[in-house]
Amino acid sequence: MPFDPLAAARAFPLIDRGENVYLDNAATTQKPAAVLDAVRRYYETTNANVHRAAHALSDAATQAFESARADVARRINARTTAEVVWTRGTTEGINLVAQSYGGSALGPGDRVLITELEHHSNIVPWQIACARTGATLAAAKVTPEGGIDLDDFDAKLDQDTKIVAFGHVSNALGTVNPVRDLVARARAVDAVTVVDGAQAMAHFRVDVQELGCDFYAFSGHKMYGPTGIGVLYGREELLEAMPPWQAGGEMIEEVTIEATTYARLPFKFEAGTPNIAGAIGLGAAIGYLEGIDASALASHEDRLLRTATSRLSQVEGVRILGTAPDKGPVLSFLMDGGHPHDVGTLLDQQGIAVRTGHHCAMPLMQRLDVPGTVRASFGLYNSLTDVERLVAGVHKTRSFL
Ligand code: 7TS
Repeated sequence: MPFDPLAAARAFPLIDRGENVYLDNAATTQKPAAVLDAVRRYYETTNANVHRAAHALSDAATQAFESARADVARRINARTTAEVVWTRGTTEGINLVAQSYGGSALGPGDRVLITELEHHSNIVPWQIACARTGATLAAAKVTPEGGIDLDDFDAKLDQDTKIVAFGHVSNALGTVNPVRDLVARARAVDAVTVVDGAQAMAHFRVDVQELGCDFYAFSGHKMYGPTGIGVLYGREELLEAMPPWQAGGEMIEEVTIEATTYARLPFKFEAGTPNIAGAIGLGAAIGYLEGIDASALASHEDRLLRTATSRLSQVEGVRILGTAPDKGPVLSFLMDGGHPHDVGTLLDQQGIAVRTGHHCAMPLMQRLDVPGTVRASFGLYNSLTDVERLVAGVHKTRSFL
């Protein structure tokens, strides 16, 4: 059965109000009632701190919290819940790996390889880790279509490369990278792989064992879950060997003034009271996504992307950036005679919400030699009517410019 975006839209209170066309899903997605209800129900019926108290409420909170972790493990096909570390989001997950794994594994002469496609959160943590350890940072070039230049990737992937970090789906151009292939190349030089999955989780099934990566980071809020919660998946043997990064309660086993032993995984990496409601909300978002036929959803979103791409490329003066064959539902473009910010403002005045600017990918913008782009990014509740409104909005904007 084809996916029905209008039925889906009714499950999202903010979308259902129908005032605007929301095309900024790569920044954050809206939340279905199932997620909002789960968060509210948790606070109304189950709120207590987890993993500590002797009372029934705390047991119930702990159970709900850990059951959400099991939902994540199942969704990404982690081997055990020990491999699922709660974070604030993708950014925190990558920082955790850069500081803990990078801090201990890197040294002078070592190399970290990233790509020019990355979001700043997959660049800056590596710059800092390299500066602290004496390692160097290299970035594989992008092709004119917006893919990773594999020849350049191979040329920069040498025996000194200890960590290779890249995105699954580009937030700025939508490019879907060949993760399995990149992982295999990295493995051939014994480098550890870190995948930024922020833009993948809402659109297709991710199986970390099939991808073969060592780490995979993502954010709840980009997959219909709450803000402030995310996940770092890590292979157990790597996480086991890594030093803790933040320290305090929850992450310890025994503390004396002289020394501390650390909690078992995944708690070793979860200092302090976690975002319990956020984790439960993310569990509910996964439940919501599991109720949707993944291939019907993928063809729906692909249809939105293809229709928007072909309709907008017919508008005079519109230039589309990012033409890789495999793309997520992200469409970046420029309009002759209009700075992206002005185009964004004119679209907003017509009730169409897009993002403009560098999309936290300034090196990519420099490589493409553009000041930024206008970006429409689709979610499951968007319909072809939304695409038509975008196209009409672009036509009207053109007449203003
Ligand atoms: N990596 C990618 C590929 C992203 O798209 C983003 C957020 C992040 C990392 C960081 O995620 P966070 O949840 O930790 O903030 N991207 C965007 C965007 O495209 N517009 O706003 C945020």
